[in-house]
Amino acid sequence: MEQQKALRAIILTELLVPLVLLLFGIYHGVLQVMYRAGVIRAASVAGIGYYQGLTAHGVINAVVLTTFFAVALGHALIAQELDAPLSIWGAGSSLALMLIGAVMAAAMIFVGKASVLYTFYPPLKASPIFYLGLALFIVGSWIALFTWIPPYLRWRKQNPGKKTPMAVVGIMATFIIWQLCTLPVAFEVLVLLLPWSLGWTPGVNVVLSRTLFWFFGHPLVYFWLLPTYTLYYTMLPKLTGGKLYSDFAGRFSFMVFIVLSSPLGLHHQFADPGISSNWKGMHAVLTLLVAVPSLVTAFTLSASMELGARQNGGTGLFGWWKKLPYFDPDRWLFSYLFCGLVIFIFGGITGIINASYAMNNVIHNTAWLPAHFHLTVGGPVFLGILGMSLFLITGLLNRPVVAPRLALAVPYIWMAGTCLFSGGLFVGGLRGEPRRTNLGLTYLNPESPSYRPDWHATTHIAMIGGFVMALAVLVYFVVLVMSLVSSPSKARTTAPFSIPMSEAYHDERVAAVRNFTPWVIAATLAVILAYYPPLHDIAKSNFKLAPGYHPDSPAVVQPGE
Ligand code: HAS
Repeated sequence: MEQQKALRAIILTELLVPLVLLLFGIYHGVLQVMYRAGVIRAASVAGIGYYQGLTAHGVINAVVLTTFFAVALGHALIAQELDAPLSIWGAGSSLALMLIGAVMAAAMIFVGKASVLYTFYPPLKASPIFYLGLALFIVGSWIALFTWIPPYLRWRKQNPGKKTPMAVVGIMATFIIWQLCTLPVAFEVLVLLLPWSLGWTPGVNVVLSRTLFWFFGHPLVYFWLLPTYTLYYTMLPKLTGGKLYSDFAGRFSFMVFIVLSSPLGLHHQFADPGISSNWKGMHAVLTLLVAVPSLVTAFTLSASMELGARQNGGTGLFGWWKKLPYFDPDRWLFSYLFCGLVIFIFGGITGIINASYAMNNVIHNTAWLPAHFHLTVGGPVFLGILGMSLFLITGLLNRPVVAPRLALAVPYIWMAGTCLFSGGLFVGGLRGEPRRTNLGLTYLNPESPSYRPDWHATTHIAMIGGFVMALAVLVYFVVLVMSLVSSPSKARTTAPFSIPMSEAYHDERVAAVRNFTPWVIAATLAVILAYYPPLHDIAKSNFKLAPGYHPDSPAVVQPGE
């Protein structure tokens, strides 16, 4: 990476562009909590409508930021760990397509022609430019993986019998999942939505589109999560001063994610008509199974942190917790990874509740859902992205992290914010507060006949949580900007920048987890078994095609609108 100046520029662009966009994403997050609490009682603010802002919030934070980060981290890890130059043509064209796609999609959201939320569910209809932008963005991210395959295969050939570095396993697993799950959504976008949006087809099969979306949508959450898991398995043990407790556990978890991430998307559609409850039940069981690699991860990381803490003098059954570097400014990155883990305990537990078919009836489409996902994608994933972006940006530009104490405060402030935010939404969800609803116009408006004063406390607690979360991001940007404008670090002018990697305490040699091929074959079979029957049923059912709608109007969208 040191020799490849062009790659460094590509990685920095992939990290900085979405971070700038994040400011818009967070601004719309703040507006969301104010709409929900009834502090804003309007359909729009500064000319941007409620659903338009919600779409910008979801697309920027959950799609653009996460994908750019995964690609940037992949470039950095593959180049470093395989000690190989990457094709600049490949990495550059990947970046160009992703940028063009993101600009096209964002432009349509900001001119109000794509208020379809991050799930772009039909019959909500967007401009064809939005769908085309999404397609280009995805193709750009595919090219990144294709850029890594040749150096990976070369490395395997030159190092027979050697284990592939853990970071490479983690990032390749992430993109294998991405490759598998983006095929159905590419079909949905290119074959169903784009022709419909162009007016070439009279309507859209909503059940088929939603099923194809969730075929993609659930593995998408593991595509978000696994880059952070890669950091947990490779950097976290080192940051605690110890070693990774079990090398096998890491490889096993990544391989199991490849197989189990995709064949379970129907758990997002338990309440949807048109799909047999048999297939929904089967997907519910598979969803509970995919929690296993996360539980393995919880055990392995706890054991790894214990090793580090004992190395630092920690003793006793629980006394060693005191020896972790929670507030060590030299190891500020630890706090981002650790707070993410703590938050994920609650994100995971609530995920298991969601997956339990019967209990899902209570929480589906309520405020409980955003509470869950702000403890998953908004917890370990977001903090992993913030922490590692700061680490990579300052490292690649040879800048010191200015105010490291402030930097390490960010995840703690964020964690306090998410506790309040998600706490309010969880309780509110159980009391029936809907998600994706401008409550300020109705339930939280005392002048409305549907006013619900009993939702006042929960929505206000969530709003305070939202403000605290925004404060954390502002502090982060202060540190980032101060670091960017500081003078280059003298200490590192001679030593090249590298990402620290942990050694393994138990370095097991298990052949079954050393090759992706059998796991990819198993993943393909699992997907066929889980999706062929429901898709076959949907195809046979001949559902009536739906016309398009805008989110805030019951009138059918007319051609050219
Ligand atoms: Fe989820 C809906 C089920 C994980 C994201 N999920 C969503 C949505 C999003 C999302 C965005 O079954 C909303 C989609 C929409 O817009 O409609 N989810 C699960 C399950 C898991 C899960 C079973 N979700 C995630 C992750 C996400 C994410 C990860 C993003 C990154 N989710 C669902 C279901 C729905 C759903 C249903 C649909 C509901 C509906 O009705 O619409 C599992 O993978 C979770 C397993 C995780 C664990 C936790 C392990 C804990 C660890 C931390 C250890 C801590 C340590 C620190 C070591 C079992 C690894 C110790 C320190 C101390 C101080 C003690």
